[in-house]
Amino acid sequence: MYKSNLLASTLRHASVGHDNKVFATLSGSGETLTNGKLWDNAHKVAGALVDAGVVPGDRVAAQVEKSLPALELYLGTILAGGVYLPLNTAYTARELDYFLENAEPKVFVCASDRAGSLERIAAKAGVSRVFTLGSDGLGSLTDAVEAAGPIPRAVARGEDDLAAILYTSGTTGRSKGAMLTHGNLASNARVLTEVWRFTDDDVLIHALPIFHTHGLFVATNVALVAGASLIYHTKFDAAAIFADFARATTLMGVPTFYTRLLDLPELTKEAAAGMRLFISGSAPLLAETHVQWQQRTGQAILERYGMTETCMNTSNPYDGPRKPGTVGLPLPGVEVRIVDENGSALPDGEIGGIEVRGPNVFKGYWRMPEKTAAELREDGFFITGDVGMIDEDGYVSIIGRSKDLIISGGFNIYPKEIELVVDAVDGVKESAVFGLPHPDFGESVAVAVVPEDGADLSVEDITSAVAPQLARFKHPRHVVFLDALPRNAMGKVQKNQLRETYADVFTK
Ligand code: MLC
Ligand code: AMP
Repeated sequence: MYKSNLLASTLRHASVGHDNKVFATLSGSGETLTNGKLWDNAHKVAGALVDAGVVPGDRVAAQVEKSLPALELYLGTILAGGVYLPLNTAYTARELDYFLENAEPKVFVCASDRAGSLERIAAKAGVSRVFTLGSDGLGSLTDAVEAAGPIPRAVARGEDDLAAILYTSGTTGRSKGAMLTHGNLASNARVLTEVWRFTDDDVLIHALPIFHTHGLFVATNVALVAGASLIYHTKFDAAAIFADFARATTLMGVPTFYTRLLDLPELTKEAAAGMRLFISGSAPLLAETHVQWQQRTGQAILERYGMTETCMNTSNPYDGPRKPGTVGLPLPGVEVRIVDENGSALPDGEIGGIEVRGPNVFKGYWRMPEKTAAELREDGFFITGDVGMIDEDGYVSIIGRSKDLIISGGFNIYPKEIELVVDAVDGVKESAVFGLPHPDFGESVAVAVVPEDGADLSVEDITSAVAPQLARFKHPRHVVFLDALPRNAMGKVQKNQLRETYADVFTK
């Protein structure tokens, strides 16, 4: 019996018969990639991966700069039946070491300038093949593609089979690999395409990184499912994105995109008139930004809410009111409930933990059954760690987080991971990392450090110790030295107190 590859066929369907249509135009150079070429190239990449030994379920890890070939690598992995594991380009060798050891990928694809230094780490983790993306360097994927030839047909994969693992940091400082299935990604992309009314007439400005849910599974997958086109920016540049408003129809971004675009005096109703939809997510959009955007462009930003573990959960409606400060209604097929500390459902209007269930919810954490059991209830509801309420119209608002998480410019940062590094610095007794309001990134990282008795520590001692170990976006941007951390009677560090004391460090 012929079985298809669920995700690949979902992403390919709308473009069959439209092979000459441009799928992506590279901002700046104007280079284009047609639908036909994208899928031909993806089949070739799949051929090279199969040739390298990838069998269904094998992980293909990638730490590659945003480019068109990087999209082909993603699709090629799916066609080959592999499990795509994208990694933030900012991760240091130390961080990569953990991901490769934990995920044990068969293949690791990296930038040619890092291949030398990463090969040893990959070998230690048992990776069979290291490729570089592009034609330069030893072990280039392009050469392997030439040698192998395309696979004739996508490897069969069904609803419950893994399509991707995305790492997300955890409260303990150890990242967890969220296992996403073909069914999760395909169903979410189809639902979003429908509720946001994407069609093959759409031109989406794609300026997000493609190693996270937002840029890869929301922006890219939705454009593919709809048969739409992308204007593909390899880096965020407000002026370049604004210039594209004249030829695009939609934009997806984190709130920082919108606050930076608002800084452009030329942002007017006329300039945005050709755009039909502005979508924001990954971090809270201030109601103030929503209102300002509407005043300047005449259009209401549509805010939605998602997570690595669940893809998208809720969205403000396309036609109905887009309520500022809310993340909208549960998506079709997705259930959202608010619970008390015992996990019992609360009535509308009451504040509690947000839990979600549906075809979008992941399968669990890679090789962490205890973590999976702790966050995924037996009845299928996932405990998001977000705190919120549902109003009388069914709109969800996120009011806070029970998890100790900082979201900086849409990137998640768990304090524990930074505290472990700071605590290991010579002369540090203990530390507490906390998030503070930041005008550009929404939140940014601060650290309170308690030196050991007699230790003479400088800010530079802390920042230079952190720099080689953690990705740049996790680095504390404010360091204070204290004699002791504020604690409650139970001995728990009072981060709220630290957040209040230093609230205006980044905004004054
Ligand atoms: C860059 N830097 C950051 C940062 N981004 N620091 C903290 N937080 C960030 N988010 C660092 C750079 O390394 C640089 O360091 C300095 O800040 C200035 O960089 P920049 O050139 O101004 O940054 P830029 O490249 O413009 O990037 C900012 C950004 C980017 C907001 C465009 O961070 C971004 O694309 N964020 C989107 C993240 C995202 O896709 N999240 C989705 C997760 S999925 P130096 O060395 O110069 O000091 C998810 C689920 C869901 O959450 O619901 O979607
Ligand atoms: P991540 O782990 O990177 O997938 O980030 C998921 C988290 O981002 C969620 O649990 C929320 O805390 C937050 N988030 C995503 N979208 C929104 C939004 N629209 N408003 C507020 N927080 C959001």
